[in-house]
Amino acid sequence: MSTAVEQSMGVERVQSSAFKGISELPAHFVRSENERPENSKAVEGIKVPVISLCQPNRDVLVHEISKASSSEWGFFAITNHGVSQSLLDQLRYVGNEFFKLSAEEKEKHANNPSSGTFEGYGTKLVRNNDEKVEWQDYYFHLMYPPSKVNHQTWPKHPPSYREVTEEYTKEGLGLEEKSSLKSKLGGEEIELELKINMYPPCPQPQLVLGVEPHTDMSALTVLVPNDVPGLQLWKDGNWIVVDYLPDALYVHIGDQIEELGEQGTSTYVMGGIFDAATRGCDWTSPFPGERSEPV
Ligand SMILES: O=C(O)CCC(=O)C(=O)O
Repeated sequence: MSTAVEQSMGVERVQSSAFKGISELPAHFVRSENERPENSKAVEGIKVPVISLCQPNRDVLVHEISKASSSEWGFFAITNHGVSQSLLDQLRYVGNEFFKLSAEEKEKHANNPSSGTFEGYGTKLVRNNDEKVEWQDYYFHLMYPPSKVNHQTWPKHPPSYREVTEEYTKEGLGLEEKSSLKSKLGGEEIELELKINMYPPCPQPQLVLGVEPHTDMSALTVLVPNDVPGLQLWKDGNWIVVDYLPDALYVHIGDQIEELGEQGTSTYVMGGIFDAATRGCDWTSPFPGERSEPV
């Protein structure tokens, strides 16, 4: 049963469905035969490029990044990125704490995309042609630039949410004044969003998708994963499982950069659900800012 708040919003959160103790999923989550993870087994054992940003030779580093950013991959993991483990742990902590709140508390932050309010707590109501719903709830808000950030739309709990998220924006994603990432992606025009995807445990993970196959409309997206494998990447005609590397961040080249490449092909990813018992949150930060020159 959905809560009164959910009923008044006309939406049942996936977290509520998950915790009802159901053993069989409602039909709106169950994918058509050809979309189901049980029928489109992703290939395991293919490693996405892993790039250490500590590489002392800058030319080698630039070469590795441009090769991994090309249409061959369009996706890579970065290690030794300078974002401390402690900051990433705090980011994971504050996000998870929000999703542990009661339904009533979370609904106080609900967004309302149908009336143009995209920031806040939400569940994807835009259904595809088959009218299927993704197995995830999310929190979405703008992180940058400060002039466009409305902290009223950020979680109020835990109290450290704002401080940790601002620290991640500044230190982690390198948006301090002289950042080359910032200047290459549009300088003061850059916008940065944060989406926390919460994937609740699922009674029939073989039948659902956490995030449908998609490309990102951004210039690039930085993903902070949780330790449950779920992310898949379309490569050479197959979905491949992206391995979890404890200290890595993942970079997904978005449409804005991909379309400048020779072949202009976009890299597709999706979030599958493999684990019936545990699933956590992933944090994606797309940079949809305008891109002015090669990164
Ligand atoms: O959470 C994931 O593993 C993927 C998320 C993603 O691709 C998205 O939200 O656009």
